[in-house]
Amino acid sequence: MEMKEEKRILVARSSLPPFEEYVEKIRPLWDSVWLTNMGENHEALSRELAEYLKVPYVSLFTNGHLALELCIQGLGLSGEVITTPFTFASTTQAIVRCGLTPVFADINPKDYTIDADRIEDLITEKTSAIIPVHVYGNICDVEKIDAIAKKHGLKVIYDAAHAFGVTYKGKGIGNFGDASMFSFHATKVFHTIEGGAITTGNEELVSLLYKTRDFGIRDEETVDSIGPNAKMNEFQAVMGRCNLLHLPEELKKREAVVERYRMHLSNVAGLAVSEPQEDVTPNFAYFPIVVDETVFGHTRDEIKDALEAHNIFARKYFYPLTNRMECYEGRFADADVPVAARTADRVLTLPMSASLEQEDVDRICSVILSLR
Ligand code: T4K
Repeated sequence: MEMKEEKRILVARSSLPPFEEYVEKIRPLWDSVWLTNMGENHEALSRELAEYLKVPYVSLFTNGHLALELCIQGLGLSGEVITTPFTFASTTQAIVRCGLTPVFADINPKDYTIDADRIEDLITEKTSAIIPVHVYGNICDVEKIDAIAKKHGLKVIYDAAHAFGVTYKGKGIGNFGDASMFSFHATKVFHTIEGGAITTGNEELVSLLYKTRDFGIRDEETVDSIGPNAKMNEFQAVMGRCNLLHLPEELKKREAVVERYRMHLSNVAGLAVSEPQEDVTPNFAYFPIVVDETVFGHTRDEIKDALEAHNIFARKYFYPLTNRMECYEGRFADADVPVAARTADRVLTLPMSASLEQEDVDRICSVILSLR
């Protein structure tokens, strides 16, 4: 008898609004024929997001990565930037592509964000900024980081690619530091297919970003800053406006998935599962586990392989550490980041999306637990 193939489950799966709803909202574009360059939907989405994220300004971009690069450029950073290597390639690539030197700080083993107690030791006369990452939607110690930055006259840009909608003590997470970058990539809690944003309270930065994402053009005859093309188009903006309407359902479904994972995995010896952070409203963006093979009896890679044998594709977000990526070989000073190294070697990000059913989570967990 032929075996039925097990349902394929990937690490992420984009949520889409109902087809008719999207079509209805893009229909007017056939009349206006205004498809990009800060159109009506672009402007409406930035207002709607400012309200949702509880921030003064939202500048939209074609993706999160270019948003980060333009923000680094816009704040005039130079020399060295303190950041962590436990992140997606984008964070470090943005720093390096802007001509700056990343100085890598270690992370803390609790939530995998920058260890704020390690920052001051890394500050030199060349340091201009800190770029910490709210990895998996876990927020950094924003109070400590902002205080250190103030004391030393440094700028702070948070890589909040994963932290859409997260609040700390009731405040939108995009209010901390000088600016924050959010990613609206298709795999995120909220998406515009590709897309991203900078949130800031700095009006000057907002006006500068308005131009630099459009080649630095001020008006038809004046180009007074340097920039690429990083504009979000109307089809992306409409996708965002539709998705924003469905966000409450999206979050509810994700929360149910996280609860189910926690039910199965929270008390398993040798598996560390992220715990809720105090005073934080989470967004259930990712579900990482960190495997201590000496206790669990199997390595992270063995768990990943076992899942793949059942058509389940977890990912090693984030391995390798960005300072170990081939493109940087021999380029930067060796970083003293033992916690980040240990975590990158042991972390596995389990499938996470609003489309996962409870039985899918049960299946994923039973493959993991049956290894013991
Ligand atoms: N900073 C941080 C900390 C980030 O994590 C990211 C992006 C950025 C900055 C930069 O932001 P963006 O410039 O991207 O806005 C994915 C995403 O492409 C990337 O946005 C994200 N981080 C990263 C963590 O994950 P990959 O290379 O792992 O994607 P990929 O193609 O392997 O897709 C993963 C899974 O997602 C697939 O197995 C299935 C699902 N998927 C994927 C696509 C493309 C969908 O369901 N629909 C889709 O359209 O990077």
